[in-house]
Amino acid sequence: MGVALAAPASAADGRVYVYEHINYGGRVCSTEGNVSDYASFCGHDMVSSAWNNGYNSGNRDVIFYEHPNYRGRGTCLKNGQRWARMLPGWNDVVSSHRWSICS
Ligand SMILES: [Ca+2]
Repeated sequence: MGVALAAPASAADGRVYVYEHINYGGRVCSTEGNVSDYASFCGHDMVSSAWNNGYNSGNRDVIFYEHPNYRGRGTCLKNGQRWARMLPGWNDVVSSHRWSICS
């Protein structure tokens, strides 16, 4: 965790970043891995913006889920993309994520 950059921009670093507030504000958490339960990561139901800065190979996309253990609804943030605000219905909802390839 730390202070979020206002405008994330850098070379891919293999990580996904999630932010407490829209526009990449507030607390930020990042990881290279899957997170089955945000209670041990950034806390449940806090994500308001996100950035997939993963490498463009293999499981390059990130699917966010509304419940732990990749359950409930899912939404896909593709490689290299960022959401200054989560899609409608997804603010303060995410409780797990995993890397995948979205069709
Ligand atoms: Ca939030």
